[in-house]
Amino acid sequence: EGLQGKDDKKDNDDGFYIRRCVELARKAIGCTSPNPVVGCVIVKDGEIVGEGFHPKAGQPHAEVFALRDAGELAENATAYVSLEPCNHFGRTPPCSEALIKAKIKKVVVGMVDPNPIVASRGVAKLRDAGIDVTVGVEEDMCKKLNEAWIHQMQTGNPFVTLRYSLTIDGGLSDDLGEESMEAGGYYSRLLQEQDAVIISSKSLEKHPLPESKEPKSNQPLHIIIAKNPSPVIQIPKHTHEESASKVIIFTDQETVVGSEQGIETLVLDNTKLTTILENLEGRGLCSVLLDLRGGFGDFDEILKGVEGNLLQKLVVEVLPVWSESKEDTTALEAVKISQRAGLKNFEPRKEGKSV
Ligand code: AOF
Ligand code: ZN
Repeated sequence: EGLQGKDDKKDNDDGFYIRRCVELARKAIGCTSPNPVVGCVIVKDGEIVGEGFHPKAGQPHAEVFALRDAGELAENATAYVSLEPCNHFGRTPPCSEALIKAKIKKVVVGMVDPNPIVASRGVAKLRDAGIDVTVGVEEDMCKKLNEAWIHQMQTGNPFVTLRYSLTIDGGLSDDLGEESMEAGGYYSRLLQEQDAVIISSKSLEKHPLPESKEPKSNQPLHIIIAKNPSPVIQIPKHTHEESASKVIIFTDQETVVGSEQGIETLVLDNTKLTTILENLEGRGLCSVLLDLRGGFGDFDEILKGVEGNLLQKLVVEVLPVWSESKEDTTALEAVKISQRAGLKNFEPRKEGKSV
């Protein structure tokens, strides 16, 4: 009955169930780092009998929640997972074994796990146990879902995104569209996905600490670049006290006074992106946002020093306003740098009221 839409293809469309896995996984965006977001669905006779997602590092994986949800109905059922089931004892025991124990008959996997300690061993283990395994369904969607985590796993570097706003006439703007910052707005969602956000100390003279307004999210670590700083940088209060992040100040002078608690000050020879990333090693950061709000000045060295593939993504918001200052060349500079860094992942945004 009804039209033959996507929803009617349940019985034979593996993609339908993997897309549901992705939808479930998205519920935990901003909560799982340094782990990926993963969703799992258990299907029997064309019906979903169990669903789950990985909520947080240290907590059980998606498969475990879905199997619990399915209970005895998992026997002879098909398990769909957006990421290959793991086969290692990490913070939690292997999902491959949990699926075998639950007598799952078939497993459909969105993508292979790039984590070297998993890397197809989960699939091999399932096949050894006589389970039919399909790999690579809606693979692009699954990869996009965890692009930062995958990049970090494969390169050892965090996934770095550059963001700035432009005016209609191509000037660099210090503003953000109002809707951008609200829950559901692109800026709020962008921050939700970040482990750390790098801002200029100048932006704090006018703007609050960038915090995601999404209802469920960790707040990013705040990294403040202070070049030739005034003696004291006033750090605005976090509005989300319960999830307040740490603050690190990177400076090339020893004049910064971090008077408040929880503020770490590191004096660096330079603030090139490589130097900054080296000094962030060991903090388990999968994603870092370079936010040009507050001006180009402190970012000059960061962006000039960009080499190789250190920048992965560029997000540009175009505001429906004209430039106020004559600093338009800085925007051109930023665009040039973005191009030089070979940014293929260009996501233009147009927010605010139309003109
Ligand atoms: C899965 N299902 O839901 C997730 C997986 O320290 P652990 O035990 O949490 O293991 C983390 C690693 O397990 C992580 O780096 C990734 O390779 C995999 N994550 N695997 O089967 C899940 N979150
Ligand atoms: Zn697992």
